[in-house]
Amino acid sequence: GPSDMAPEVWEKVKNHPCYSEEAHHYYARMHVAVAPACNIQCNYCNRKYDCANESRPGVVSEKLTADQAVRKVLAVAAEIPQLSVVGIAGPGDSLAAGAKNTLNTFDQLSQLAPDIKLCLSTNGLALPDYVHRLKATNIDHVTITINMVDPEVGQHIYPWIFHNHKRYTGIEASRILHERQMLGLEMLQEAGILAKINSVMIPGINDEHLIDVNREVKKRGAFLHNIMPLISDAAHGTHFGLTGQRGPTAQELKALQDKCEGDMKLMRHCRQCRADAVGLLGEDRGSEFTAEKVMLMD
Ligand code: CLF
Ligand code: SF4
Repeated sequence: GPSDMAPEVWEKVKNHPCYSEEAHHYYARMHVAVAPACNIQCNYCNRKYDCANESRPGVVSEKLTADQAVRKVLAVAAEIPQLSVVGIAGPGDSLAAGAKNTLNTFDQLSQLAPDIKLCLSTNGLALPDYVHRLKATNIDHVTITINMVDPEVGQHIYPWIFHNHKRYTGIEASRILHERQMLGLEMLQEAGILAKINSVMIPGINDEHLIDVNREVKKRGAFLHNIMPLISDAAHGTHFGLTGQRGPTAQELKALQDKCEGDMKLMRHCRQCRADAVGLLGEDRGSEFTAEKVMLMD
């Protein structure tokens, strides 16, 4: 592997299309949309669509049960030999509501398709409760979406969270979310699970602040930072869309990525996939593998 990477890290990333730039030309990922619930509200999200922490807004994925998801993965693996990773990234938060479908899907896949890597993406609120369970299921890759490390900033992004059976709002909501995200990241590091951080760049709200985010996640051992542009559109009925909050220009995004580029890798090949994407990054063969079609395959 490359000289700047420990061999055990290289083993984990060499065929992961998101964690390795080179791998994305050769290896495919698929998402299964088994996680419908969410435990927080982001101002760039409209719950009718996929989790905007790892996908483009305005997309509705086909929700699956765990059993349907497993069936679909086996069908896709038979058709697409480059399939190396199965991720759960929505349509809500993968660890909300007890993470039941997520864990059930991963448990079955680790038995039935042990060569496929398992990957998940979360807002991090529930993550500390599940790190040990994820480790026990051989999950090597977890993405946390971290948009702030200061609740003063967070209050403009998160109107509320739902935590320990209670709803929190304002600064308190963002303080709890922040603490849980940092704790979750530290626990991933201790468990030897590679952490990727997604951040949504929101001009005037957290753009300059993402430099602080980058420093804090780097300090806690995150492997890769993926700064994604806010895609804001009134037609999708998000809070930011309705208030006219704009997304960054391509130049603004690149300038921020350049400022953060240092000892830590910046991801620059993210395609903001759907929660049910299938194939190489940038290609989506999901429509070939709807639940209905998969049922007809054998
Ligand atoms: Fe999926 Fe995300 Fe795993 Fe990749 S996607 S859960 S880490 S397998 Fe990749 Fe897609 Fe960007 Fe995500 S290109 S949206 S970073
Ligand atoms: Fe929407 Fe994802 Fe935020 Fe939940 S975590 S509110 S699904 S963008």
